[in-house]
Amino acid sequence: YQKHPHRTSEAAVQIEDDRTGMNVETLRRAFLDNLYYIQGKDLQLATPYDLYMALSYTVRDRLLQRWLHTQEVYLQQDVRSVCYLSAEYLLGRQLGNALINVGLYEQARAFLKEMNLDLRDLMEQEIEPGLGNGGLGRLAACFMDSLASLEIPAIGYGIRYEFGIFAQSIRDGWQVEQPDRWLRYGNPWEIPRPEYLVEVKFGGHTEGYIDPAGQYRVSWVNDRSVLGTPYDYPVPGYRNDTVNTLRLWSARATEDFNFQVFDSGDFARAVADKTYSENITKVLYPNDNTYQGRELRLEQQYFFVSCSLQDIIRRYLSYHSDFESFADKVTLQINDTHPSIGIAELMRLLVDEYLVGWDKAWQITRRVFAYTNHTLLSEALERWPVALFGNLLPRHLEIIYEINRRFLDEVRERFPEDEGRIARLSLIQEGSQKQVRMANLACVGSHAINGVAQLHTELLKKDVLADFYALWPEKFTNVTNGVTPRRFLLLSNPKLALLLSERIGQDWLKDLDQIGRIESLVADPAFRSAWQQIKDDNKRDLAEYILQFNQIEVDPDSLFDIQVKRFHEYKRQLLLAFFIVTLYNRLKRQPDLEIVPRTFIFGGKSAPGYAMAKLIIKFINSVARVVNSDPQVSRHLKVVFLANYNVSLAQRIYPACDLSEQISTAGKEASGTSNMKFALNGALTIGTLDGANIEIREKVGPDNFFLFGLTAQQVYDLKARGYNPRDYYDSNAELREVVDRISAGGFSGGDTNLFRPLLDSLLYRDDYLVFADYQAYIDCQEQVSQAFRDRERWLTMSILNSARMGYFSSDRSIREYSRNIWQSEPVPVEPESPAIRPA
Ligand code: GL4
Repeated sequence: YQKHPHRTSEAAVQIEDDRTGMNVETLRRAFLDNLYYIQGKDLQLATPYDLYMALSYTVRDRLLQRWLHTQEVYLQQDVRSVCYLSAEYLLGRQLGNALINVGLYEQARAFLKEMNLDLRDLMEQEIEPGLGNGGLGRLAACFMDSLASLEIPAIGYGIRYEFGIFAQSIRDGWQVEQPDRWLRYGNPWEIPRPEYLVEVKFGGHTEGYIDPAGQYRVSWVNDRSVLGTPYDYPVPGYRNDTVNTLRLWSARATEDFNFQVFDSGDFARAVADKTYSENITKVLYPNDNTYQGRELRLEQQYFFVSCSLQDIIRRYLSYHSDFESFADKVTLQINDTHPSIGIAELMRLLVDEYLVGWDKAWQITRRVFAYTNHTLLSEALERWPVALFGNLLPRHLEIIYEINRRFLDEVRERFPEDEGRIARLSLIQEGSQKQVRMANLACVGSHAINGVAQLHTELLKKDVLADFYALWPEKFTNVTNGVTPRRFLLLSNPKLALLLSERIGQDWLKDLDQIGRIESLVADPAFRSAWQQIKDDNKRDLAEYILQFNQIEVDPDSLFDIQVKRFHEYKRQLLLAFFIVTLYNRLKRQPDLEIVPRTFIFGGKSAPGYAMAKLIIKFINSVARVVNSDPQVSRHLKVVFLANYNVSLAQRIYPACDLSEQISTAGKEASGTSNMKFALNGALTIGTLDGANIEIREKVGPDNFFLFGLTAQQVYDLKARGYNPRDYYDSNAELREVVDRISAGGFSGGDTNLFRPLLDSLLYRDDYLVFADYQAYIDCQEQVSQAFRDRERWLTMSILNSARMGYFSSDRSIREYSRNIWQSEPVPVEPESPAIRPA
């Protein structure tokens, strides 16, 4: 109310109307109105989904006013804006977030309660937009939230996939994928903007010509094109008047029918052609940290990047008559290499379409682009076969060759006769199948290159991008990832959020460093018992969920030991599974053994084509079956696999965790972000010196972090010496017992073949050093058990973890990007003046 004086009842101008009013009574009226006139229901007939929709429209109305006003302010002030290009946005549910950010959560809860309705039940109705795979897509969503919360003019560009990340179910222990028809029941959170339609060309060939001024130019004669329609999503800042935009593109056929074909009688083909174009934005590729060199994927990338750049240029030219200040008004961040074709596309637009000279165009391009690398895994480096690339984007291939020619000339001048270096830096990988290296294009075409955690950035400089670092050390910078405390504390852990706010006020929501102030309460008995109570409540809630969805009864008092993330060998879910089998073996050997009771919880999806990851899921479910059904063992241990891990489920899981598993092979996880969300919610971490774990450990203190395993350097050295996993098997009796039990069919009903590929990969390669880290991990887990026995000590560590996580807010990350890469400033949006409101 403070921020909206004209909306209070005392204000001189009374505008407490049903579309904008913020008080409980107005909201109630608006809600019933929307239920009736949009859903066509009254309270008697309404389904829970109708109620969700009615409330969503009520909130949306309030966002729209701020949204339009924000955009108007941006336009009037001709602001510098951040354009974030990302193939993925893993947004999570919108309703709760919108209510919180716009400041209506309590009011909504209140009026619904009067009607005997529960806000949380309504929120549960929403199907989340799963337009991303994992950490990379979720990071983009956190960044959008922080940009708006920090009042930075920004627009996110991406793809409106008709099918998001597949829904996972578990059948007989195996992952089964179902299409995610998330738009099935409509979507109140998007506004189609068909008036900003753009055309995107594909295929064909190029032709040279001499323009009237005698200048040689090139034109691209495409053989097909597709239309892009933007769908806008409001991105409200936390408790301010900023509402930024996320603009997602959807592909449409250029003409409803191809009349030529239609006239010749082939109706079916005409319709099929149309469907073909619309395929571009049909489905999200479900790979995380690996790429699939499919033509459709390149089409998706080019499609959304071209739409976005055309849109950016259109908006810019509505206020400017040339490109002189383009780089002052626009900065483009590319989220991994997925949008890196944008570098060639901006060159094409400037040089071919707007007739800007090459040198000038290149200067602009390099000034506007900045590139974030998100992975060190070589299988994730995008490379497109030149032939495929040239067929789809013939003009871009020419432009890339020209960029490369000029670039390599420069390199030759600085490093004469260093052909090895030239070959490594080239945008084209030579060989039997020539390829375009997108990471090289991104490095050459950007003024800034960043990794997402300190170690990651160091490894980029030393290894993956070493040649570029040698060339341009000044381009490299680190921006450690962060997470939004609004969604991942306030929304997902309301009880803990309330405790914090009662004790230290609400500033932590805008300035997470303030959470450090609870450190002075760590010895306060009332605070401690409230903290413990909340963790217990959250664990009980998750136990209920587990009972409902997995029909497994777990002990809320046991240690909740959780690993949730995409399945990948480098993340080493197998290491945790081996620990569980180790405990199982010990209990079978010695039934009266006193161990700390634990509930192991796994969740995560495997790429549908990643056979080994799918087998690991099957293995974990098989271990779960054996452990849970053994009366002797299941007194102490339970193993749970929660199906269809997504943002909504994550929000339930983080608050209920005691121990967060962050156990990737050192040097493989670029950052990780669930590590941050768990610790923020008071979980302790068991982890390797990998990604952001290192910085988390520094901040929370080594005494409050369970560290184990080889360092990145040791991993490197061990592999260089020649790593033989067999040695560990031979010399470690407990490890051998684990392997032998699996091998003998102990978790596969006697079938000795089922898990053979898994064991063979460990015994003969073990690329991710599961065996090498096994003993250190088991020992470290023993320390965890000791610590958990001392509940007071554990409680202190839990509080200190949350208290010291202030640094890992995505607000801090965004401030760093703004200062060090974007040079962008906040532009506060004042509440709209009553005078300029429509009557
Ligand atoms: C990832 C990294 O694997 C992950 O460590 C990081 O936290 C995330 C965001 O920077 O990006 N890279 C890819 S690819 N998927 C990811 O989740």
